[in-house]
Amino acid sequence: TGGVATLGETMALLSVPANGMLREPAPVGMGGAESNVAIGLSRLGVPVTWMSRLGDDALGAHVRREIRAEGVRVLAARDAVAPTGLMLKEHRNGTPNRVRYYRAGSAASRMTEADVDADAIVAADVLHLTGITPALGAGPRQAMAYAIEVARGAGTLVSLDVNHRRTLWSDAEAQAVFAELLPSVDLLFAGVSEAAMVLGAPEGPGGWDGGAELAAKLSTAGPRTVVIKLGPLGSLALAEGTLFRAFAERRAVVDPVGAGDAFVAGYLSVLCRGGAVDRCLATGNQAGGVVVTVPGDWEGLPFAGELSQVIEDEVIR
Ligand code: KDG
Repeated sequence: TGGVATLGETMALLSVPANGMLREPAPVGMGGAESNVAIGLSRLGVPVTWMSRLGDDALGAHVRREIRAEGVRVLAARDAVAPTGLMLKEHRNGTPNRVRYYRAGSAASRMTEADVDADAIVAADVLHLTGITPALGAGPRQAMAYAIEVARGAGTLVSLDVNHRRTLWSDAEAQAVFAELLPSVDLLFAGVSEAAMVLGAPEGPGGWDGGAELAAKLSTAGPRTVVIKLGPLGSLALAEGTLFRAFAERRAVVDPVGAGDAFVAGYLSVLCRGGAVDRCLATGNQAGGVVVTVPGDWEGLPFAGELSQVIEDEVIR
């Protein structure tokens, strides 16, 4: 497999401990939807390149080292002027209850086409993007449009996770951008409320039937495959007119953040090996189910050996 290329912002993370206050020493971590997916793919044996822009600061060095240490190829210029973005996460009773971004004007918000490595996209099987990047500003939006153009020219599959972040932009702004993007997307991932947002429809009942209806509507906008993540229920896909459903196992949820990224990593890991849609969904469910049992956005992402047969009997390369 040529693996996956992805593009997006990763922030340093200042995490206030389980029941602690910020005046206590707080460890520095990091997280970003696309690098979470990249780490998940790498742990499942898929070659992956992450493209971004980082500050020329200690936090940027930390983010770069962490992602590299996970076996991901990092292509990220260091911005001499703008800092690495930061997230502040607070907890109550061991559960994260509040996240605040300090990312306006960050190095990644200054991404442009120049930060996109066309060769990496041409060489990959899949270009994976999220709806966070266009919310960061005009430069990142152009960088994303360029990445899509390169992918389409090269026959690299374009994957997009809606990943709607209401703290970054409004539903109306997001809708306009998604309407433009969807015709060039091959594979779309969305949660139920995200799917409704993209369609500009009120949030329906959800569940298997509601999810199938949303997938049908979204697929008319362009994507050949639409995947709806149904959280603890599982996930479904409408692929070239055929509906697939995969039930998830029950999990004791410690920290739900990162479940969507883990799902995408699991799904794409099977797709890159040429696996069938039902196996993509099952592996996505498994990876999502594993990550929520551990605190942190990406730390609990599974390695190939931790997922059952689904992965083990299809060894890559
Ligand atoms: O997808 C999990 C993300 O929320 C997290 O890792 C940080 O990229 C992030 C964001 O913008 O929220």
